[in-house]
Amino acid sequence: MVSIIDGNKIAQDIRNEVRQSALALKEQKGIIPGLAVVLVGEDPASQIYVGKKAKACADVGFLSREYKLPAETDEEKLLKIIRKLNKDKLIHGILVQLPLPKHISTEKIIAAIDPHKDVDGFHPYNVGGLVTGSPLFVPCTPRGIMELIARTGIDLKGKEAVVVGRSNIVGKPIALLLLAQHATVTICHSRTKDLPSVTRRADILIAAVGKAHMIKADMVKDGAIVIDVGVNRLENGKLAGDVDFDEVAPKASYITPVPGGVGPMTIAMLMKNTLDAALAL
Ligand code: L34
Repeated sequence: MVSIIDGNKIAQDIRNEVRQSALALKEQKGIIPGLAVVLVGEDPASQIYVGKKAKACADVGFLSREYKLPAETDEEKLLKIIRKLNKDKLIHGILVQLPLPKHISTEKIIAAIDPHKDVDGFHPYNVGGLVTGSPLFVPCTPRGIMELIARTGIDLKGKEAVVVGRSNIVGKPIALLLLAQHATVTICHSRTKDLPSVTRRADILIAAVGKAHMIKADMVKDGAIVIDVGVNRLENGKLAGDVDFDEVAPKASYITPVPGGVGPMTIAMLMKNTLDAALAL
């Protein structure tokens, strides 16, 4: 029988733990963790995610500040805000919601964030740390996925892990984290030849492509753990994962739903990273 991993429940458990630790930090050192979230433009999905981040901060007792800037904001203006936040003693974490408008260099903006406040783990310093095994921060979505896998109780050592998707936010970092846990890792992408033959090898299959329902039953090994990172909005307004859940679930040992799987874990891990940033002081 397949187990459906309840990301909402696990995320709430983690947020409860973070709330406790934040309370202790306030009582012992008088420090309240602070997160600044910067959103440029009006992308509807980004607005939903940013709203959830602010709400989560309130839930765990953090200070949160939102910077909502018009789509035409120029790079220099954004850099100025980041430099100010780097120096702001009340702010421990800085997050610039992606994607940014095309006229702004994402690379330049991320590089401007103080690596000690880089709670997304996107700064080259932290990416390098992830490669060699000791980053200050691990990106939120991959960190959330590792937490979900850990809670299945499955030891990754020697297992075949297949990641579909090679983004900087999910595909590449999750591959490195699985590797650090001694899995044999394969990364697939749009140019991979005969994708089903590769994904069928997976004991752990991570789908992070952004294409609704692309992972079908014939691409999944019996008893696999299937983690669905996709958040695709369909024309009818509903959310769909990258995995065809109805087809794939009967074959899997564990599977994450969309919504209610990886998404809420991203937010919970952002709270954890921000707490870690404040604890590091
Ligand atoms: N800088 N940009 C930066 N950091 C991030 O970590 C993100 N990401 C991704 C997009 N851009 C980013 C997010 O926050 C994706 N992402 C994210 C966050 C939350 C959820 C999904 C993606 C989420 O809460 N998903 C819910 C459904 C939400 C809905 O109704 O739309 C879920 O249950 O999956």
